[in-house]
Amino acid sequence: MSGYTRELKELIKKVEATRGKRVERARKGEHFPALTMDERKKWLKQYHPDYKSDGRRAVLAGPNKGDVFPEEVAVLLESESLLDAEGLAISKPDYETDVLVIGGGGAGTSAALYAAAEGARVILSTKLRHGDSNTVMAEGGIQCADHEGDSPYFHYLDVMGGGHFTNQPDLVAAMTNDAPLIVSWLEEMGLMFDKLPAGRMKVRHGGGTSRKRMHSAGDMTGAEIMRVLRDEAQNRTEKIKVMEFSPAVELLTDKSGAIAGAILYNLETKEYYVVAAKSVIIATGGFGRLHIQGFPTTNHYGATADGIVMAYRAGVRMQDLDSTQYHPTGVVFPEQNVGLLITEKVRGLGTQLVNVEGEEFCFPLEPRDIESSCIIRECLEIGKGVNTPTGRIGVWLDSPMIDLIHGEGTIRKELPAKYIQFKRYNIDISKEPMLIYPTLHYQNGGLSINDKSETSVKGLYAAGEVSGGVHGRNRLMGNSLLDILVFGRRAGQNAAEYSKKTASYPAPTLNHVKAFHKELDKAGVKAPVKAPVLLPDYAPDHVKKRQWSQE
Ligand code: MEZ
Repeated sequence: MSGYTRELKELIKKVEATRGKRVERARKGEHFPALTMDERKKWLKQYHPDYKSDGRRAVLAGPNKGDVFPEEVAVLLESESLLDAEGLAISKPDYETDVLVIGGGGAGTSAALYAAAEGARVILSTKLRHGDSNTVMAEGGIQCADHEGDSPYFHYLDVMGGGHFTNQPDLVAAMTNDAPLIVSWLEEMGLMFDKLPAGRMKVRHGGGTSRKRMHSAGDMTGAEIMRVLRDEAQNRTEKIKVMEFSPAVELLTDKSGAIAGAILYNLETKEYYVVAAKSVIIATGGFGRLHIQGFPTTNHYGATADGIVMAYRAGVRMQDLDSTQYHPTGVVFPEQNVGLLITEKVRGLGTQLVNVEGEEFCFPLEPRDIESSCIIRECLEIGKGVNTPTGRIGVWLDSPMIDLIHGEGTIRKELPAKYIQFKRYNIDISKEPMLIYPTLHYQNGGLSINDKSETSVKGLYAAGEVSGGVHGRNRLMGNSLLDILVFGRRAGQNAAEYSKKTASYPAPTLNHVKAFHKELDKAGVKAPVKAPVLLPDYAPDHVKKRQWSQE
């Protein structure tokens, strides 16, 4: 028995009616025409949520004063500390370390490994468990130009084109040139890449790629990367101390404004810890749990922009932080899975998007911002979306095409996690299509860095989704898993190097926080919220009324 309702099953018949012809065309390599450059611009402007002026405003204080951000981000940039910066005396530190890494996902863990390899003593603090991060949520693959007919040069051009040439070129060059080194490092650590029978890596297309360069581990590539990184860190306890459930809540600076460490907060015991560090790497990931413009998200529970908040107060400018990635294919049915990612690999394997009439309406491998705009247009303007029983809207992702094109059993082999995820609700995605709509997936911008992963604050580095510039205003699939490791490595190595040159621990202060609070006051920011928020607040009002006051 199918998990779809009677009404949805009736609509699926329209998809089935056109499938045979569509598969035939796909087998011949024919596809729905891609949009022209002019159409792309028009579609983005009219349908992409980033281009709406509602729900956005200029911030009044800090390094990006006057720049426009989504309201949810602006509020956090103008927030005040959780700490009483005036009253808190920073006494003897509880811990001292060469390098403090804040964030336990792929970027933070690779940074810790590379810093330790340079001889540094490392503390890695993580808000939840080691590995709870957007890294494990990334499914479809990691890009690397390592096959004949491809090169980092073509990879570079694709990344720049995907980002509408708004990317920071030195960062793109770093990422695309380092990719082969990173993939070979992962393989040495035992990552189980998908391979052809003769042992070569399997590679596929992603949206906006001119060559097949997506390397995968089924549809759990991020989880597999995190597995080997975490194992490796656990094998180095003499150099890397991992502190779980201990998010950083504020950076510490010395009297010159250079980095001096951070204050951690133990979520279980509610204690604060002062960590004196010669250098600090921020790798706290993205902001999906801010639910910008009310979108559901693919992000993990802790994705609340903490690193952005702390670094902004310390004086780091944000780049492209007003730009948000909506992944084209988030689940809209069943309701329990709303917002969850359906990997782009599904489209890389030949699946098409079809509307309520069973008609194709866009090229399935447009860059993500374009693809999302096409789906939003089809549903909200053309009126050919599919309504779900809970009042959502979406289009079909015709997954049964995969087995018809590549042979029976391909879905179960290439997409085991998706298969199980839907099977739980009695939907067999090798026989029935999936209902999807764009979902908030990625923070395109963040802390401004250079190709050494340095920020403008001496001794402070950043890597991964928390940083900006690599992807410009739109990221292509598989470049996030690459970015976290390329810049994690660079941050780790450079922070270790910096620490070696720093003879003693700088005396830690909260001077930058006090100065920022004064600036907020002067700018007339009324009743700023307290941040980092650490965890999203999903309690409805009637529940909030019954909660203990935090004041
Ligand atoms: O890079 C990503 O965001 C990714 C691999 C996601 C996916 O579609 O699988």
